[in-house]
Amino acid sequence: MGNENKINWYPGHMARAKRLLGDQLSRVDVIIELCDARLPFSSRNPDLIKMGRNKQRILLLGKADLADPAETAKWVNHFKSEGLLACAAIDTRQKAKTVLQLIDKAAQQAVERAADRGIRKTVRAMVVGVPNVGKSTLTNRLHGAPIAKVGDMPGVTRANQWVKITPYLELMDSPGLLWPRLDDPLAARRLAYIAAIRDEVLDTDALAIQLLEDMCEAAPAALNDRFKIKDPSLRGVELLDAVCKGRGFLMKGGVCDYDRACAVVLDEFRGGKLGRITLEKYHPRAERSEAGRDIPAGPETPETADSTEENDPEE
Ligand SMILES: Nc1nc2c(ncn2[C@@H]2O[C@H](COP(=O)(O)OP(=O)(O)OP(=O)(O)O)[C@@H](O)[C@H]2O)c(=O)[nH]1
Ligand SMILES: [Mg+2]
Repeated sequence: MGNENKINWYPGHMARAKRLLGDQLSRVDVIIELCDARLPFSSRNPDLIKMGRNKQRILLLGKADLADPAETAKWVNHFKSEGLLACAAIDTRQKAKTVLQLIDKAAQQAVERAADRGIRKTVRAMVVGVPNVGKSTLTNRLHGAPIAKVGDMPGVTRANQWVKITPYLELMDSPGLLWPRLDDPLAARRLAYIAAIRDEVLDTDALAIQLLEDMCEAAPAALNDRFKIKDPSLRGVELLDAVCKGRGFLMKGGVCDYDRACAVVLDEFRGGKLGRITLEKYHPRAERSEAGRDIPAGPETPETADSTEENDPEE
């Protein structure tokens, strides 16, 4: 990930998907933006925020079961205080009812206006977000049966899909969208950790090492538990060596199996096996303005303001 600027994380189909999403906007009453609770700032696509500006909007922090609940609560409060009509943290696979209530709330005015004219309105909502956050899972959950294809990699949904949820509610699942100028390398790296960017365009070995290094700072105890890394001051390939030895990822002659170690490190982080970790901790300076990505993400904690991110040699 050292050469992030050369990575093609915005494949051709996304430009088209964005256009096709825009074509559906006029039909839609409510936009449900789904981001990842582990990355509440950087997993929000500024293009999608802009697109939804004149609509009733719901923001859901999905995969909340994988994030630190205290941090998630702070982010939800923050987004609510920013004036978002509705915001909630969910495990996308679970709470359909909460989401249905939020949609009702968001569509209430439009429904009442139609009722005044004697019409029972069919509410149309679209689910949008970066890849792999759980849009199709949510769609299936609301529908009550698997109708949208789901997978643990980005780019599974390739086309908009309208689904009937109730006789008076229709929902559109959409392909995950990134934005063309993903020029914050830290955000790009974290989006890669949560598998919002395709592994195929990344150097996954380097990514796994960076993830281990970040976890040495953020969750040293979990690293020791999971990978037997007793010394969180280790860096680079020494960290991978420690994982291989700690977990027995050794080939003939005791040679470290780096490929296996890297794959396991990424998989286990993504699956929450290192615990519930929020990559972007809430800090008042980490606010995103609704106008776009014009306020930079703040430091992880106020105390480390000048150390963690700026001193990263990869950046
Ligand atoms: N732990 C956890 N996993 C989830 C949650 N929601 C979805 N998943 C998993 O995340 C993966 C991606 O889910 P999808 O519903 O395909 O995501 P998507 O946003 O539709 O992805 P694209 O279509 O590729 O943009 C799947 O393996 C789901 O089982 C959640 O709330 N918690
Ligand atoms: Mg999908």
